[in-house]
Amino acid sequence: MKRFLRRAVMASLVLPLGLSAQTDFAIVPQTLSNPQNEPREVFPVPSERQMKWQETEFYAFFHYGMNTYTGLEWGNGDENVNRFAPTAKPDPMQWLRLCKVAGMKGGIAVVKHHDGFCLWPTATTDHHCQNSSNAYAKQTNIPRDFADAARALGMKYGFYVSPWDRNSAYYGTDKYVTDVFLRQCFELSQYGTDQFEMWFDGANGGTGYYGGSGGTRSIDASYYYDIPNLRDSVHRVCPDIILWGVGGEARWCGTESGYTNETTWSMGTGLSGDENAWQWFPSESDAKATSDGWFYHDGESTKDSETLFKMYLETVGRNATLILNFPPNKAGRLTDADSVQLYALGNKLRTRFGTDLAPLANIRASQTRSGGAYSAANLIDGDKNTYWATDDGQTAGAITLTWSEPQTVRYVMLQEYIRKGQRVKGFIIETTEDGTTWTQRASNIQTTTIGYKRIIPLNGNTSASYDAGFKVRGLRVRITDSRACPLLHTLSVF
Ligand code: FUL
Repeated sequence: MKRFLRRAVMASLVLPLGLSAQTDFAIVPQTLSNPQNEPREVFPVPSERQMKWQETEFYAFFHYGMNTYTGLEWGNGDENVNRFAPTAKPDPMQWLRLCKVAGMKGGIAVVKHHDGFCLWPTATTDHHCQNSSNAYAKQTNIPRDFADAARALGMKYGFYVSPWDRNSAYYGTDKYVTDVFLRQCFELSQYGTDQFEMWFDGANGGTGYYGGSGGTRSIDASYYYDIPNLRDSVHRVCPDIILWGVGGEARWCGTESGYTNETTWSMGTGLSGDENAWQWFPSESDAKATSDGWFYHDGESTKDSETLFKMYLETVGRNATLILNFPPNKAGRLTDADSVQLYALGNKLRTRFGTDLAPLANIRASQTRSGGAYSAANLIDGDKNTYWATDDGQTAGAITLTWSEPQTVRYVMLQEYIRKGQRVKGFIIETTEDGTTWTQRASNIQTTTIGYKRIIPLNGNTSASYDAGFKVRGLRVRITDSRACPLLHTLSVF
């Protein structure tokens, strides 16, 4: 009885006067623990490593290997190692330096394609570059040189290692997974714990050489590669790695042509994703910058920088990342034609997105969340961790920018604060010349999702977007629908 009394006295000390423990206990701690009125997450949300990966935005793909010398796109696995015969020492520093000029933040090097030929001295098979009789092949170690170059250039890096292996006699058995594939992934993780992505292609289970026995192997990729084990093991060594494709942490938004859908959710599958899916599964778009295959082929040409810019707009500008392939040639270098277009692309990106007009404007929001930290000024402060928000229950709202002098505007870039979930389902962009009449821009474009990043060409044309632009005094973004109160961290106007 005494003990009961003591507890009752204690309770009355911690509860605010007049509140009964039973009815109000749930309310009091909530108020205390959320003094900033921070919006709640709308699930699913990205993991920390998915956030870092998404921020890489635009990076290169380098398909180099046995196919570079055989002219094939899919080697059978029976190629003699001596056919790998570089005419100079492969130079990943040159690959990455050129891609950095074009505004890319990293790259993925193919170090084993479906033919099973490894571009590093692996202990798992004899089918590797240093067993070739070619002097440059003996010096080749792509994962080592690629990782060193990326680190020296301050770029992110990772490797493509094909799960499907048409050379290995063990492919299709458990031994392949434990003694070859998982070991190769582990060997590769030793080339740097700071890798950002490992690329696991979905192609598998067909015909091949398979150590000489040949024939067809069929596997079920959903369990054969022991992905949960691989994911845990790799993450222990390389905490920031995203296992793409078969690895299940980022998705193929699948066209291989450098575009994805205007509506792109970072959950669900396919081009558009699905706003109701339960897993955060963001899009990566893979595309070729050259005319022929993923690997180098004599006589191929490089797409012009205007085409590459359009690919950027239709992927990075639609809430996906872009991994753009440049195939090193037989000397293990990107071609002069690649170099010309990469420089031109870099210039276009810098010119077109170099001067943000939004911070020069007066900015106003239709409504701002109470709590003090969510004003529209957060949209133009250059800080990705501060955002504009509306009150709970408000799934629409507008941001208006006005300039004292007319400005020429061509693109609007929007970014949601996706750490708390992707929310926006519909928005409209309008401009005004006189401050009174508003005209909708890019009405032919589905202005539905935003996500990590959305870039809208105001003339509605991604092919010839850099035109005369619109001379305006004001620009308005009206959010018309959202899964919950919208949270935007950046609004830029170019
Ligand atoms: C595909 C592969 O089969 C191609 O050869 C290439 O590597 C591409 C990026 O992925 O699925």
